[in-house]
Amino acid sequence: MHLFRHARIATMTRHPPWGWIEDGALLADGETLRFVGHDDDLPAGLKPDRETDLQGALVTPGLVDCHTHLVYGGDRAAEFELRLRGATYEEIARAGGGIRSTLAATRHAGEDQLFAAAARRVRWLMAEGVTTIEVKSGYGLAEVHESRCLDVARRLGRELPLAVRTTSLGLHALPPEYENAPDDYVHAVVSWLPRQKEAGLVDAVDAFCDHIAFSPEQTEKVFAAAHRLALPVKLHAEQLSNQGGAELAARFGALSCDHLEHVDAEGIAAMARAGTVAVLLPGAYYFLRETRLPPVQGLRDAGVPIAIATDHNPGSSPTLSLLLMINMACTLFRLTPEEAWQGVTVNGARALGLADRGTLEPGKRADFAVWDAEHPREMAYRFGTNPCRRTIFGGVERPPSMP
Ligand code: DI6
Ligand code: FE
Repeated sequence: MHLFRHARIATMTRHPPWGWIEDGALLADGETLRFVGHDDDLPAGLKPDRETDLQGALVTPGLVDCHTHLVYGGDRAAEFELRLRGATYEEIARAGGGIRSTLAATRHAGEDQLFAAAARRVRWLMAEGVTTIEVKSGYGLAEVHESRCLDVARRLGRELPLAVRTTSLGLHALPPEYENAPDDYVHAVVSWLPRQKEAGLVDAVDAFCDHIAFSPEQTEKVFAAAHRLALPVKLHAEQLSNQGGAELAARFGALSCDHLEHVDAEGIAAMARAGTVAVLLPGAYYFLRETRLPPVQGLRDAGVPIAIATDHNPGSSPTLSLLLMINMACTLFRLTPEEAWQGVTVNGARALGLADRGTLEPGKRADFAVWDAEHPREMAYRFGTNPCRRTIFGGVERPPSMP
């Protein structure tokens, strides 16, 4: 057992605000917390194997990044530069750019190359206290390539000290082989799912439902297949237009609907009834210079839990800073600092169907971060700085990690 004493703890439980404990202690028994509370209330006669004095440092739950696409080949920095020199999206696409270039680079990359690139990205997240991430496929778009990417994501969780949940996102874009046959592609994706599940590669199923991607009818086919396999679903919903995706996802009891700039009152009500989490992605909103804000007040009024994530991907959100997303959730989306923090802790965990993390309480995982700050609201206020000093994952201190 490892006892950590003299911390200021934001447990992120609901009461009091921030779940605040002024002179707090945490007792980790293996991977699990046995005690979290005031130092004065520590059970008498404890004989921990180790004791660490945190000297008044701030402790929060380990951060959860519940929406990333971080396994892919290449990047799109040159394309970004071309766009700023005036090239249009169509010109870039005709020159082989855009999502197709990431698809080609991903298919050409060796497995170790994909792993090394993804591991470097993960280390940036880890350096900010992230202890759980979700990784979507969606840049392979053929069975063998999608499985390879999911396998690389699983390997990240085996070889690095953090937890990885994987999501199958076959319906991300139409691959060139199916140029004029989208329904055949949907059929193919449906046929891969049982094998992906059998191979232990997938925790959830996602789709990109929008006018530039897949229709609600196509999405429903893949959701029905997921349902038959007892796999939970998530959805890229109402990012660029309102397709009724949130209602569709809620009908399938979705864990989350993500983006949601264009969601309407019916979509919000359906999510509230289904207990679906709204995952807001300020990085994509910012990078695409969107102007339509997600209806934060409507989500609040309906009691829909709000999570915040990086959406890390090479096309629309190349950030690897979840702390910056906390700041942007406040500055751009007007979340309160406490809401933004709930978004990267307890509600991020909930968007992944994980009830064992996201708050610091007895029985939860001993995943927490130690900060050079007085209060977590400072990380909502400051941007472009990283005050994370130490991270404990499953009761074990992680080595400091820089990429
Ligand atoms: N929504 C997006 O904005 C990205 N994917 C998605 O589902 C775009 C991905 C890319 O351009 O590579
Ligand atoms: Fe995404």
